[in-house]
Amino acid sequence: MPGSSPGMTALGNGFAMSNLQDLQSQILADIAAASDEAALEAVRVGALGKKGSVSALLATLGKMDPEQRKTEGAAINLAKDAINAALSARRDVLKAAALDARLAAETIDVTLPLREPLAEAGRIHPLSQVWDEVTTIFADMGFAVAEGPDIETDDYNFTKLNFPEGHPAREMHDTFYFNPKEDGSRLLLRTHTSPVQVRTMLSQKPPIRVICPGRTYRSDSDQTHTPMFHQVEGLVIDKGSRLGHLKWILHEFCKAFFEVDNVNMRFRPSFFPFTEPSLEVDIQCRRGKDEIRFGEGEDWLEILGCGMVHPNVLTACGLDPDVYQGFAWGMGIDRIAMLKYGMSDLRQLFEADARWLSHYGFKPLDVPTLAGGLSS
Ligand code: 2NL
Repeated sequence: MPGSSPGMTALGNGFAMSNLQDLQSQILADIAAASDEAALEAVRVGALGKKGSVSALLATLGKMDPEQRKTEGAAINLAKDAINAALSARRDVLKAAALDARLAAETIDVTLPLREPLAEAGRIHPLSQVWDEVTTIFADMGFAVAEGPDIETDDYNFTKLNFPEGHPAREMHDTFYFNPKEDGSRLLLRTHTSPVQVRTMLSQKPPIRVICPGRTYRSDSDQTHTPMFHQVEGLVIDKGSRLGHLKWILHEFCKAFFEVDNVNMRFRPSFFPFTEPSLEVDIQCRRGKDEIRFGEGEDWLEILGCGMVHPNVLTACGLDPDVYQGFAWGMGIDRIAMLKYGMSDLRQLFEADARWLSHYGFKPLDVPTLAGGLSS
């Protein structure tokens, strides 16, 4: 018959039954060879799609006589069913394989340590943390923060603070002096932050409420002393300022700083050239083997010095002691940081040891606030 290949069983429409079987085997082989779902879909479209090879055969049925249409239609539909069944089986296999591959590729080891988010990497040094805690507490009480230079004159560091020339207290400060200038005067590294308060009194009118945190220097080095250390001093000057105000402020500070509802405080008489009377303040605590608790216990721990500003200091700073009175206090930031966060050696604070910092440091987003908790 014209148009049909040799060896075919000729049917009325020129279509060969063996051709259908060949086509079916070819499609089934293509299905078996499809290596992923996209390839399988291409085989399906090539066979059963609108222009597919099997669909083309179905389209020929219309031109057949009814008898022929019956047999050939049934044969084609059988082939179509077989192809559909093979497609569906192969799709299941490929789907399962794709899932297995994805599960294998996306495996996570849940025992690995969490990687820290970038925003939380690094640590805030305990001194910076305590500095922020202290300024937050006093800012809440209405204090301004004042800063001044680390290099000072003898006048601001000593003379205006009622240290007379040749007074032994000058020697007690183990001062770092610069070489003398031609006029014989010597600059120095401030031994306390008091010169910042002197500058404040000279430049502002009372009422004054400031705290002065900063670096200070003394030539001293052992387990409890470093040549550079940090202090925060406070100063209040007004017409009616008195010791009771100072005690209330310090009590409020200690409760907030040590994060307890109450602390017992002890005020002992002491001596500083720049205050009269002068007092040293202890807080009650319990010292255990590895910890210290505030607000309970029978031990006392010294945390700061304070007093009423000496009239000579007020006069030297341009204030009339018959009109104004003031009180002041000073404490070591390094020392209270060690107390609060349980460090044993002051020198560790300055060793820049990354392991030490990752243990004692604070997360950068844990900014101290009175409402949110200072050190939570
Ligand atoms: C301490 C004691 C203190 C002051 C600092 C001060 C400043 C001026 C006038 C009067 Cl301008 N006083 N500061 C007062 C008493 C004590 O520090 O042991 N600090 C670590």
